[in-house]
Amino acid sequence: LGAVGLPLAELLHGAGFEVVGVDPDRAKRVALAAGRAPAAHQSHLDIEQLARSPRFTLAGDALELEAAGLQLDGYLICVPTDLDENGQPDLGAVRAAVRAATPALSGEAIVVLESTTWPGTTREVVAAELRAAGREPGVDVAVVFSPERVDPGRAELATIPKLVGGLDERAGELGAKLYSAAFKDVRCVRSPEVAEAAKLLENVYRAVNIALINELKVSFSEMGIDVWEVLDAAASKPFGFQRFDPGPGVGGHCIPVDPAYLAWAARRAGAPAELVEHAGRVNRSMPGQVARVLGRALEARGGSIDGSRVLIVGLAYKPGVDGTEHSPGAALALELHRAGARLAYHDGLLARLPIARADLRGVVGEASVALDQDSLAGFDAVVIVTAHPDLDLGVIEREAALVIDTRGVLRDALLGDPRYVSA
Ligand code: SAJ
Repeated sequence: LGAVGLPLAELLHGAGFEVVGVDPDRAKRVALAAGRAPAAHQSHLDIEQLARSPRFTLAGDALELEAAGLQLDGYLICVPTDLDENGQPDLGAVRAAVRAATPALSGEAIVVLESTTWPGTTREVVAAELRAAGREPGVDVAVVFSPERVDPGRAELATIPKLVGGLDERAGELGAKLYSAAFKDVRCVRSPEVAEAAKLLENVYRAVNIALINELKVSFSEMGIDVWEVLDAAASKPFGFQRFDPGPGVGGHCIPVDPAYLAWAARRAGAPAELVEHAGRVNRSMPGQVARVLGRALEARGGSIDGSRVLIVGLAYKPGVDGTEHSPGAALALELHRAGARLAYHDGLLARLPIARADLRGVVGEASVALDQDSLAGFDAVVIVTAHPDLDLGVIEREAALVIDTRGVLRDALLGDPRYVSA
């Protein structure tokens, strides 16, 4: 019931299904039962209606369903597919979800994996786990991959075309029937691998293009060229060019992770996707690049990172979303902390340090600091990492001693001001 599962549950409930939302996070279940959205960027969902509905129930895990004698006709898996400590795909949550559900599946159930993953996962992992539990894909269970296309913070879901890749033709038909009840445009593809690879292409396309402009930002900067002016100029081309903006790195649960899933599968197949691997390295190097620019700016003013007081504006990974997964602001904070900086953060969507970022305890303060003349007077530098729509740029423009801008949001106001550095 995260960024993917909760909107999907709401949509399928709205289409008339009896929906069981399974999530081990008790605090999330308590909020949902009380009709509250667990995350600010999900406030557009009608949680109250779900909470009141007799057709919506919550469970901590699928085993509770079996205990309640519930039989599931459909089981849609929207669990995290992240990287392990070695940067390799971690399908532990997928395996656990399949194992836990099997006893609660009816005699003719459909199991759908929605989590982004390497091509072959549905066939080699999901189907295999079902077989290990005594179910035979294509005989007494239909197995499908249907990638999520949720853009966190964007409301609509039903109008976004939905890919469906069945392990066999019958599964594909069942998957299309299920999703057509709620999605306006369902597209069947020949296999789960095609759907898995399409989703990865969608996100790796973004990761590679963001890495391209990040790499060129550094190159152009050393060439004395302002990447933002180049972008404005190139974006005047009305065809064949899509603008991506340089930044402090990439966050979220997809863009930092999906290239590594594709690269892993390509390498396993003996055809390494080296451009994709390099893009991941470039994006992961950006927080360090920002730290270097800050260090040079402080040294130019007779200071250094060690002992400096730095305010990080924006711990969330992108504007308008209160998520901190793989957040560049967090990576930058950890790097500056190691270099001896004294840090605080301001984030209008994260009043308190999220539990998910306990790794930042003692690195940045427990709470977002106010942005005003007094607070800014206490910092040697302000680093703009994520600029939410309602960020008070004016007070930073007026009061900051040094502004390191990674998003180009104060260029118009401060370009040419000695206090301003584009990073
Ligand atoms: N970013 C840049 N420069 C850009 C665009 C993004 O630095 O030009 C950064 C953002 O600040 C952020 C990261 O990249 O840190 C990822 O941004 P994102 O919007 O691509 O990522 P998500 O995970 O919030 O949403 C994405 C979807 N976003 C869009 O299509 C705009 C899409 O990639 C996927 O449908 C979705 O994740 C998913 O769940 O796969």
